[in-house]
Amino acid sequence: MGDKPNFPDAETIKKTDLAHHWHPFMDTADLGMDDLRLITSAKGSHIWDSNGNKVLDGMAGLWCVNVGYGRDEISDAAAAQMKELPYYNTFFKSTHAPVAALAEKIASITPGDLNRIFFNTSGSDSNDTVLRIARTYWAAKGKPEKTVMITRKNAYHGSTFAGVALGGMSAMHDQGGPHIPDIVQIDQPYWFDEGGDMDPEEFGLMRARALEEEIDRLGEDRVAAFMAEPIQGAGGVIIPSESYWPEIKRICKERDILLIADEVICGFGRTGEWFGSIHYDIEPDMISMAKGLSSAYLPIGAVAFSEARAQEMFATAGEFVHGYTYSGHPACCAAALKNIEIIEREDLITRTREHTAPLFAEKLATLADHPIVGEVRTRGLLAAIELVPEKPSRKRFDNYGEVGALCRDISFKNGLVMRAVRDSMVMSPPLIITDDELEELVTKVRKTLDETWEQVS
Ligand code: PXG
Repeated sequence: MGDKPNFPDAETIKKTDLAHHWHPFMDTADLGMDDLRLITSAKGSHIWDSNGNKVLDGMAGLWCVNVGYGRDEISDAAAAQMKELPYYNTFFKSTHAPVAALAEKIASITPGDLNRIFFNTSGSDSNDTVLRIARTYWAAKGKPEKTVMITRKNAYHGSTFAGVALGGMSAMHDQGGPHIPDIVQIDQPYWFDEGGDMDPEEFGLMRARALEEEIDRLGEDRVAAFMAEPIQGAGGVIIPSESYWPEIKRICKERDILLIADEVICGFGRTGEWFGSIHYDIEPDMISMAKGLSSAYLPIGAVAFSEARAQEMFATAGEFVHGYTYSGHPACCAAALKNIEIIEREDLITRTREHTAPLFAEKLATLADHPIVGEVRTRGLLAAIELVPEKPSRKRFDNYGEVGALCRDISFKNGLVMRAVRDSMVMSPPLIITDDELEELVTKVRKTLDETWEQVS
């Protein structure tokens, strides 16, 4: 194998980084030497920093390293592909072996007839592709006025202009506008924060019916699609009640609109199925995916579209004038193929569904009686712990968001990566997390909650 790049010492790296590196989602003025963490290596479910700290990665990177770190097989597959054919495009009637094989593989694991696969390089540009397909599809069907995308408040669909407009993150909407028109958000099924005294199932139905109301308000002849994450991830691991998805599915089937699942987080085993759409029996017309597709070893995203609808579109739309230089990049496809092979060979979907997820749920449930915990919810290997000043009122801390940030920092100090979404602590560990590591995780969460509670009360 090739030589490792030769980098300077940690102190120098940090100084260089602070001088030149513009970090995503960060106030550059806030970043100093003391809080810049230099991650140096990773193996399995753990990462190491430049101070020698070993930290359990409760987030699998950014919800993506599903098969865990240090899988040489994936690196080797990508390296072998790079030696054979490092790059060729998939435009102009060209193809190559890894892209054809990966398209077939994805078609075989997606539900229904989602057998037509378009390749992208990330979740964000997958969702750009989603938007372009949805509108082009309706135009091809002779309904060019069906352009409106209905999505949800507090959804995360990425950081490109399409991602921002499709997403429902108000802070992102507030920056860099004007945004792409004809995209509207309905309320989310977030019972803990917004359900009040309603029964969670009734609340779920109400939030699903908001879609029907919005379609009525806009007129069905204007609406292209409803798009949502099966479980909102970056919004705070918002797990809808059981009533929600069946009602959404009914509405989309009765009305002439596409149902699109953003599976960038929920895909590739996260819920204990290949896709969250299978877990909730959503039967979408389109799925966007990234992250777990390659376990983030190399950047790649994809959109799977219904073959029947794709054929309708191809019949009249002519050339789909869309694509990226790196659509179906050979090395990224080779990495994704090896990643999927590992998931299959180690039976990680079944293991998650039948063993790891139930154990994760059982262990985290023991935290429910902690004084700072308002709710613990899990689904598959996704979890949220709501921090509140007094149970069982679901009232929030006055300095909403600050306690979450404090808890996150304490957690890292205790050797566990948890992510704070306002005052919800969220987790999404690698699918390969072991029983012992789950015990380590819950022990560290408890210690972190104790210390957070001590500091705020
Ligand atoms: N859709 C969903 C559901 C996502 O979670 C994207 C699209 C965009 O994917 P890319 O590959 O363009 O980032 C995402 C990404 C966080 C965090 O802090 C979450 C994401 C990305 C970065 C940070 O929770 N999700």
